[in-house]
Formats: sequence, C-alpha cells, structure tokens
Amino acid sequence: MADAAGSPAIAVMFDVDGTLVDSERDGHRVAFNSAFEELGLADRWSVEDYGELLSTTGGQSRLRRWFSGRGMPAADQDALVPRLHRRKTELFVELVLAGVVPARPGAQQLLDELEAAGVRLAVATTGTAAWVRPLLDRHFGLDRFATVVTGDEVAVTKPDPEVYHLAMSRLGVGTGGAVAVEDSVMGLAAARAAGVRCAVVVNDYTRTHDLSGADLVVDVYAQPGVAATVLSDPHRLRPVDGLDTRVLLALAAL
Ligand code: XBP
Ligand code: MG
Repeated sequence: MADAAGSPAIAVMFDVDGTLVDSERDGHRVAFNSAFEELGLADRWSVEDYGELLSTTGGQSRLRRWFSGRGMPAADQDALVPRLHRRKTELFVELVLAGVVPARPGAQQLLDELEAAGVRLAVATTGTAAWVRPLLDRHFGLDRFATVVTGDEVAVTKPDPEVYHLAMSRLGVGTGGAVAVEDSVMGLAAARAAGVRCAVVVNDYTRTHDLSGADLVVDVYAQPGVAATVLSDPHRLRPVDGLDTRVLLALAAL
C-alpha cells in the first residue's frame, strides 16, 4: 500500500497493557482480587505478587500459574479458571467505564500525530477483546485502529509472535512496513520473533526488564515539560523528549 506521494504506508502496532494504558497494578490486579472475593476465594494478589505474576502473559495463564503453585489439581483449575476470568473481565470493564484505567501520558497525542502523518495504527495485545475494545474506544476512539488483534484471537499469546503475525497479515504489511511499541520483555520478545522493529516505553513494573534486544528504550512518550530518560538507543535516534512521531518514523526507515 502507498500514500498519495507514492511512499509506502507505515503501520505502528501498539501493545495495550502497560503501553497505551496504565492498566496492570490498579486495574487488572484489582479486578482479579474482586473476582477472587466474589467467588469466595481467599486468594489476593499484592502489588509485589502481581509484579512477579506479570511474567506470565494472559489472565487465564496467570491464574493457572498461581493455582498450580498452590497445588490445585488441573481438573479443578479447568472448572474454576474460565469462570473466574470471565468475572474478572466483567469487573475490569466496569473499572474501564468508571474511568479508573488511565491512558499513559502522551499516548493520545502520539496517536493523533501519527495519524496526521499518515501512519496506520494497529493494536496487538494479549488482553481479551471484551475489555480491550471498550478501553481503546474510551481513550482513543476504536475507529482509528486499522486492526485490533486480541489474545482471544490467537492460539498462543506473547512472547509468541502470533498476535504480530496476525496484525501484519490484516494490515497487509511485511516486517519492513511496521514498527511495534511495547512496554515489557515478553512483548519485545513477541515483536522480535515476528521480525518487527520495536521501541519500548518502560513503566514501573518493567523498568528492570532485560530489554537488550530493543531498537529503543525510553521511559515516557514525548510530553511538554516532561524530561525523558533514554535507557537504550542502539541506532542513535536521539529521542530527546521521549517516544514521538519523528523517532518512530526514523525507526521505520531503518
Ligand atoms: C498483557 C497481559 C494480559 C493482562 C490481562 O500482556 O498479559 O493478560 O494482564 O488481560 P501484554 P486478560 O501487554 O504483553 O499484551 O486478563 O484479558 O488476559
Ligand atoms: Mg504490555
């Protein structure tokens, strides 16, 4: 696909949790804990527990890891986990609609700028469509994304590259026409396994991840008056203010 000037259209594929929105500690974790409580379970995830559990992507896999670690037989998990995760998802949607799950500062401006620059926008996430779509719609407008690939559409979630392969196939772009934006080592691994260049915008849970394969690591999206820290810049893109349109276009052009 080419734009009016004949140059190839670029797509930027965004992760959601921790990348476009600050959703894990005060969003998903809270919804999991409320679901435990509603189903009469004594389990509760502290901020610290949850930080460790995040290395397992996908809410159902995360629950299975937790219950396996507590000796729950697989058959009991099969009965409990889907029910628990369904309720967690409903509770998380309520948090989204109540405005409790904020966009990361500067994310909305970046999407606006990319769109104005003719860049196509996409989402590739492990999260479940039932909450991903209302959340994206609330903060950014669902219509602006050319495609939204969610974890329930693929057989294997990140760090497997399947969500990225599906997103690129729907976009009709190859690895040369797309860039990924992620927040974590699992997301970075998925993008790299798909052969896509990847910029990482870390958050408090992911700042200490080993992000050595990333094409860029910063801690913020560019915003007026906010100083950025550059953690890794192997291509010398020199992102003075944090992640912005110029830097993403430069990455796409590498
Ligand atoms: C996000 C996830 C998801 C969310 C919860 O990972 O792993 O599981 O934590 O959403 P990434 P669900 O940002 O790498 O896509 O409960 O819907 O799975
Ligand atoms: Mg993420």
